[in-house]
Amino acid sequence: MNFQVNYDDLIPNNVDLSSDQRLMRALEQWHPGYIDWWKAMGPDGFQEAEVYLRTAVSVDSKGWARFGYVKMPEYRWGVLLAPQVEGREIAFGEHKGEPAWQEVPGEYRAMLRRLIVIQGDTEPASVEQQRHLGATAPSLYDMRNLFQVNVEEGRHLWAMVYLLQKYFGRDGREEAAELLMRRSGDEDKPRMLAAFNAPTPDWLSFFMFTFFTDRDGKMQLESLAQSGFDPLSRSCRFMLTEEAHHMFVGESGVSRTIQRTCEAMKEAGIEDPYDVDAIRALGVIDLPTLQRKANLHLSATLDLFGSEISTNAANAFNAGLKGRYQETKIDDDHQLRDSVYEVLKPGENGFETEDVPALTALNARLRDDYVDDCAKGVGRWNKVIARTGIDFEITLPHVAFNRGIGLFSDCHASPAGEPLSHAEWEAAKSAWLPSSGDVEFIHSLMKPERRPGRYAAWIAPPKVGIDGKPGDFEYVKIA
Ligand code: BYC
Ligand code: FE
Ligand code: FE
Repeated sequence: MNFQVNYDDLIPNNVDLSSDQRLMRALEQWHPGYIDWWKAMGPDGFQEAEVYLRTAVSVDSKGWARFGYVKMPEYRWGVLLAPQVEGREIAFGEHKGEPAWQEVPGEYRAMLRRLIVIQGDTEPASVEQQRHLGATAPSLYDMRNLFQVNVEEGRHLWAMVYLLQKYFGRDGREEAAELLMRRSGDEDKPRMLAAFNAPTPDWLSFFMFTFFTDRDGKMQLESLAQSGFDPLSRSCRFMLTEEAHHMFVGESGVSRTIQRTCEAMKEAGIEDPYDVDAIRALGVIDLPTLQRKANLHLSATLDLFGSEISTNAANAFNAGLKGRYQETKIDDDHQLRDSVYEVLKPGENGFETEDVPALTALNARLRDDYVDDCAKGVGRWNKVIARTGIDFEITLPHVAFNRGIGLFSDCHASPAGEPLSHAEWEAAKSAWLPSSGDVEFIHSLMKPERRPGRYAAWIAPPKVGIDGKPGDFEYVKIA
């Protein structure tokens, strides 16, 4: 029998897939490799489980997703672009005011391809990093959210692969193949950006990752959504609708962890958040450990913004390929010919601000916008603590703290932003970053809870279910 996949049916799409034979052939060649990758590198041990997932089926803002039980390898990864805006113009850079490009501008082909490949590389990387977490899920609700994030990161890979295959010919097909060959943490063929090669060993790490690192995803996608290359802009705009859920998973996951800790402290009559042994004996994660995890994840994610001062970023902006966060809402010339941006740098007397040409400071600016966005979420965590009456605040560490890339990579700083000598840093850093003892303790709590409606003892239940489902809903039917 000649088994022919009908891609137009298999792949929910609004890009008229079936009318482009060359693209169809490229996708047909790539798709089996993707499924092999998913089975080998996707959620370990749950490929046969029936998971209550949302599938993006259209780009209608009211009804873009459909919920239902799916086995993950049968998930319908769609190719969906936000609707084309009639008469859209390039909003920034040298080509400001020209019509947005529907084809790749030849002079910027390499730069554009690099941006798409880097974006694409992070998506499967995160799936690989999270592949062992299903085994220790604190509830079926959380397990379902993990898998939802995973299949959507898979779809984000498809979104970038679609662009590569449709618009970049043979090099695009080669890049698409390589996206399935690199592996997170692999010595020989690692993923492209550092934070995507670190393990995500436990659920607190997963929640911190989706809060901090998926939020880099949001900021980068927002910047690429401004792109003058219209298909990239439209892809990223639709990806952002899914991204909101990823950050919800992170923010609410940490928030529920905090809530459970504070409740357990109250029940046991413990007021002092630094009474760590007594708090850990309750089977919950002490707040100072949560702070150290936040310190680690924020600093690792800040490195993803690249060097604060970057000619790559300036070139991508000038070319009209990558804009600023909320570019069209900013009140300036959108070309940045004469403007400056204040950048914090290591100087003679500690950290000092300096006015830098705004064009070269775009990574610094996006990082600053990102930190502001993180601070809002952290503020909501602190409200949860404050409501219980416990005296503790989670703070974001200073941007110079624990950095590996950019202006601060050669110096040391405390979370409060005091410059430190190498010796001072070495002596103090274990108080600020998770210790092996912290990691082991968190690991010891990672016992799976698979009864519908029940939650592991270290995390509070969510306020509401997914898709309005009741508390004891069986989000995952494990085969
Ligand atoms: N690790 O001028 P520079 C997401 C390299 S997350 C390793 O400083 P540039 C997601 C850089 O490649 C969003 N290498 O920086 C989240 C360059 O190398 P070459 C992902 C690094 O280029 C969770 C050199 O250093 N999307 O979606 O201005 C789950 C000098 O570069 C790193 C994007 O990032 C690093 N951290 O900015 C799932 C958007 N940083 O070319 C998904 C696309 C820099 O000289 N990418 N280098 O050999 C970009 O816009 C930019 O490439 C970057 C770097 C912001 C990443
Ligand atoms: Fe993504
Ligand atoms: Fe994401």
